[in-house]
Amino acid sequence: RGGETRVGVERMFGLMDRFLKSDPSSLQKDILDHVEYTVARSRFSFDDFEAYQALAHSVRDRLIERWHDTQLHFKKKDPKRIYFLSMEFLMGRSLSNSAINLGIRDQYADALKELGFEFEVLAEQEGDAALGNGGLARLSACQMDSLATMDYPAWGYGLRYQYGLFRQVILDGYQHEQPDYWLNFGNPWEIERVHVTYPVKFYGTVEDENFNGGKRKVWLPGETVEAVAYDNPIPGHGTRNTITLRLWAAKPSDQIDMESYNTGDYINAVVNRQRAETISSVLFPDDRSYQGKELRLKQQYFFVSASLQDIIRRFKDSHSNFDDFPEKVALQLNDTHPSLAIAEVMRVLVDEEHLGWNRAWDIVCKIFSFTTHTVLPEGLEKVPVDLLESLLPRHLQIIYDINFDYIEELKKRIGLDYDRLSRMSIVEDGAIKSIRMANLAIVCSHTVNGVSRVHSELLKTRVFKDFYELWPHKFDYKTNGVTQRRWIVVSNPSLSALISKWLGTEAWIRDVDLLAGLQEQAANADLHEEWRMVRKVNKMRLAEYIEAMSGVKVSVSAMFDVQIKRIHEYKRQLLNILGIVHRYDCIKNMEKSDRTKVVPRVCIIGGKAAPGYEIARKIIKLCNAVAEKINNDPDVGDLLKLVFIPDYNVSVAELVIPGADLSQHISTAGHEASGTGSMKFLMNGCLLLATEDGSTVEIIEEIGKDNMFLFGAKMHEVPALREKGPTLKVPLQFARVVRYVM
Ligand code: GPW
Repeated sequence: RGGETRVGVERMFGLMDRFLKSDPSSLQKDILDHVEYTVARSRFSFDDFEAYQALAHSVRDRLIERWHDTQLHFKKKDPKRIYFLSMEFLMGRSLSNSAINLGIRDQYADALKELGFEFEVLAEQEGDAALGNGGLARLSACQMDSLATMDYPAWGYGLRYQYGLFRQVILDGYQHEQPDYWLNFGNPWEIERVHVTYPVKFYGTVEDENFNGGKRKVWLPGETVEAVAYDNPIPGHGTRNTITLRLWAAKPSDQIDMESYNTGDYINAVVNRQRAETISSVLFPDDRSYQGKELRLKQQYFFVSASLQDIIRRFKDSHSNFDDFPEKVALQLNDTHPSLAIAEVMRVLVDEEHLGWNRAWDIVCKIFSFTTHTVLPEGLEKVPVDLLESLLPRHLQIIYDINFDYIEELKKRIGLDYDRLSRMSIVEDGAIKSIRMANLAIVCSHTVNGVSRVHSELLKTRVFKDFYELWPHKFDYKTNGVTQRRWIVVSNPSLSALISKWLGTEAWIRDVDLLAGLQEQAANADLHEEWRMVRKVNKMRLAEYIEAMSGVKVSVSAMFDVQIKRIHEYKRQLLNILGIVHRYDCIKNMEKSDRTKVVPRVCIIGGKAAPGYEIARKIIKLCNAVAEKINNDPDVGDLLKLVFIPDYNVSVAELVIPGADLSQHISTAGHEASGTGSMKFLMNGCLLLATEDGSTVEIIEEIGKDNMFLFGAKMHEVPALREKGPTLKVPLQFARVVRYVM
């Protein structure tokens, strides 16, 4: 506004040339300007990394233009906004994705060529943003891309961890973890909002205070930490809509420890201030195991509190009371991790905005939706009451009050069935009294959604059966998806070009259903040939990577058989490895003449184990031990190879998936809530070897049983098999190998 009155909007537009231009010479000038003024290198001498930085800044400038327009547009329109709260986002790299979504990747590539640089080479300079663990976190990232592309007024909220998911290094076959200090070399994709900060409070006591002739609760917190916003613009494809992923970093609050300053203990005061920053310093690397750690709970409340202050501030900018809040705000809880938001909204509305309890409760019941990503009851978060009481005493009271009203209501509905009442209670009275976060989320949300059809059936019939019987209308599911923009256009540009050529349009990049149009050409030999060539080039690229990472030379004419995902017993990498040992054994025992019938195979396994998950760590060691044996047996040669790809992450997936012939999704039926890896392989034309689990059930319906390799026990057969115990006789050598390593 200051600018408007000083020089006038027209003049400002004039000075800015309206929008940044994207013709080759404007782009070149732009990149060189960033080399000189942003990266502070000479425009006559800079290396690939510096060129990447300058390029990234040039793309960022264009993102910012659209991002400002998007904010302005939605501020005027004031639509209902979707707020997606998630502890984890696995964004991977941003350069290619942003340039492609902005529609100027090829222009940049041409511009760079004349300057003597290759776009792809510069893109590889970027490190991954790995602010998450596995499928759940990558789903959040894919969702952001789709929300932007589909023009939703959406916001993602999460944490800006200083250290993302650990880097996996393999030494003597074992996993070692190294910190991922991804911000070391700067992050051009974020914009620090030094003025968007909120105080977040912890600890302290709750006191009664006189108010309007009655009493009310007042929380007197003991510690305040400042949350600073870092905005990551997320561009849609084929639209100017550019939404925000707002991540919070913890900074010491100015209010912290004034006492020490005043008493002259300057050094300790500064040291104490640094403690605040630990809240957002590191991502917990455990996939689905909750250990009741205080830091974790602090992280959860920290990002929830800052996000809600931000959301409520935005609402209040254009509303004078909370009547329209449910019409303007939808809060999506990505699993139970952000479910403290429920108690926090109640606290803010009742304690700070002074709404009556019932009015606040009415609002809460309309704004929350809960997505759950697991099938296993032991995967559900439980927060020890002691921990909550010390960290967030007022929230504990609120949760108790919610539970009290709810149980009273429940008694009226179902009678005094105490077993059921205690199962359904938000509070668990056990050896360690705790809060069942999933129960809290279900009670307070208007929709509870699963991530695939079978998952949803399991929720209704087992995990949350009691709740389904009470509130069938709340239960729904949205089968997971992945974005074809990242998983075809960015990661497999030659396949992308092929598809556009044969469909005669690029519209499939926004509307994935259009891929079905390729069916008309299903028998076209030319298409097959072109696709084979694309695959071959991708396999060559992958083979080079394998050799560089593991020293193993693999033949691109072999079948590439891939299993990449977090290491888990239920995902059964162990079964895959035993299968490989068996295949090795068969080849060894085969007549030489029969060996010509064997299809040469390169087995590729990749994935991280949670640092505290011993069995998963040993599966990695076993894989490397088996690989060592097989790969060094000249008798087997190219007929069988096994490679463990270290440090699996989004960028590695982008490299591996386009080069895979067969991929494995072999979880024990009834365990994988959905699974999304299969979809990425499938859209790259890779065959699936899969059990009937999670989203595979729906994939079978889409592509037909004949177009995949289905195997293994069905979900309903699993309990009896478990009961029966092992029936297969394990050959002695197998048993020895496994025992040796495990
Ligand atoms: F346990 N998922 C994940 F349910 O990656 F919370 N991390 C997790 O902590 C959990 C689930 C949790 C995955 C599911 O295992 C996978 O089946 C699903 O496709 C994915 O979340 C996205 O919904």
